[in-house]
Amino acid sequence: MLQCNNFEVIDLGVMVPAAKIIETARAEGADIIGLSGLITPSLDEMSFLAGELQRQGMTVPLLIGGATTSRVHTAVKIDPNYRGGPVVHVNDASRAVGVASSLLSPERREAYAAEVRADYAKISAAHFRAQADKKRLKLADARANAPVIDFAGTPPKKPTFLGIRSFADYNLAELADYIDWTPFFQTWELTGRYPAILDDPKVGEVARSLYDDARKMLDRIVKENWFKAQATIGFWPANAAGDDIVVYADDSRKQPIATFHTLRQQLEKREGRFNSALADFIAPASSGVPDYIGAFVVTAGIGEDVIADRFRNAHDDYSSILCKALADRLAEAFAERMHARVRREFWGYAPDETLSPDQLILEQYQGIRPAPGYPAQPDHTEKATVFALLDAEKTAGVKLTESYAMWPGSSVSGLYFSHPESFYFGVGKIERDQVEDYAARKGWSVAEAERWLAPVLNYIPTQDQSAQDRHLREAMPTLAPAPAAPANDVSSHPPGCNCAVHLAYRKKAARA
Ligand code: B12
Repeated sequence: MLQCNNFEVIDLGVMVPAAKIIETARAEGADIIGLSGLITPSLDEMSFLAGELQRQGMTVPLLIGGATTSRVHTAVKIDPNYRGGPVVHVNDASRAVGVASSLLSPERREAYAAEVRADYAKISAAHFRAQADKKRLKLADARANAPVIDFAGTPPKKPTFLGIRSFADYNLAELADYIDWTPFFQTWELTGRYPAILDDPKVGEVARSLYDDARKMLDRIVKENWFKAQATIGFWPANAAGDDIVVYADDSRKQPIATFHTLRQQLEKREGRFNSALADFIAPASSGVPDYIGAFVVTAGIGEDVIADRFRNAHDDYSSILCKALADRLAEAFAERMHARVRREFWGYAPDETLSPDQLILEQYQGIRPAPGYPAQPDHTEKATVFALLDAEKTAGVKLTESYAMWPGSSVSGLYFSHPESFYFGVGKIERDQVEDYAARKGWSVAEAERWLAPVLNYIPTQDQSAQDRHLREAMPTLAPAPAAPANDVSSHPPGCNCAVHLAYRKKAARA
């Protein structure tokens, strides 16, 4: 979008360290830095980069976009870290041109930046206020309201093999039939369900032309083997232990080899509704029922960047984006296809299943395949356990980065649960008691747990409260008399502190 409007864009690619972004911005004399984030750990990277810009005394404007970003996150976590330059969240690429033009205009820049900052101060204050209002169940009470499954009455089936199995060079033609096209159109900002979107009075014509191009490229991808698709799946004996799932080396269940940690819904539920955690779908050790769990990593992206770069170097950005979008669709199709084969053949708990690709998209199958990072398990770090069990780097050629993104980008990983009563759900926001409990189970400090679980916390961690107080002090100097340090320094105050300094700031935040 920016390029089409005569901005020169230097694209550093994906998973680029903050140091390289800053170094390139300096070397090239960039007027603006733009960051895009797909999964929540990248949000943390963005906050870190903002802090680095501040530390290095830079003033270059920072634009934030991508699937998991939001105005609230930008206001609460990124903007306070970078006081030197304006930070602007752009949730729609078509807005980027207007925003960039305002930020680069000598006449408009100051006023625009001040307006955005004031707006973020308000959003941030409202967010902190709202957080304090919403109460959740105590973890013990949520656990007491867990779904109860009769595992003895519906004993889990043993998979046809235990351990791992890899699939190299999987047939792309087979995967093409399992593509869910609806998200493909979303990538191009075209809203509507496939195939109805093709006849939509507003976007139908564009959608048809895009779909036509995509089908042609897909044919070439399949015929000429542009990408390599690989997968590794595995099954192990497992039993639940509280909200954790213990994975055993073999059926003797004597040697634990890994633990999956799960999070429980804490929202108060209506009568007859449960507070679920993924561990509820595996038989507890105390039931004496032998159960199993599966895990998978699939990729359709081996070679995707080479082809996409080839188009880009030929200045054909359209084909470059098209090709990446198709690699993503193939990865998702691969996850779907592999799950179907798991149910019918490899685990074999639904051998007679005859669902069409469309029914699969509607998730009308038995069992679930939740992925770390999805709403049922918002903790991305659980991917490390999946990768270790599957030896995925070696067996599937997929790497896990420090911030738990997968490389190649067109990859999906997750767990398999077989029980007919397992279902997809969202953990939602959780309270400090669960974070403390989870931290202890993971062997983390509470601060570490708060960092990884930041998007689902239903309270303000101490470190954020301190940053918020500093932020408000700066954003509203006339309202907030600067407290004399160190007596009024709130950074070491306990969570939920109600001292005079905190109360004064909260009151001002409420007024704002
Ligand atoms: C496509 C997709 C994928 C693809 C592609 C991934 C890739 N290589 O990019 C595949 C299928 C491979 C995939 C995999 C995964 N995904 Co995914 N995926 C999506 C999906 C459906 C769409 C994202 C997308 O591309 N949208 C289209 C683009 C164009 O929109 P956009 O990113 O919002 O960007 C727009 C604006 O934000 C703006 N913008 C974006 N960047 C920038 C930058 C600047 C500077 C500016 C100005 C503007 C701007 O412009 C764009 C156009 O308007 C989302 C759900 C959703 N509906 O958002 C989940 C989603 C992002 N995925 C998710 C997850 C968890 C994963 C996995 C971790 C799952 C797993 N365990 O395997 C993996 C991770 C993959 C990896 N490599 O690490 C979660 C993330 C949740 C979270 N809290 O972290 C989401 C939100 C799904 C969900 N509901 O839970 N995913």
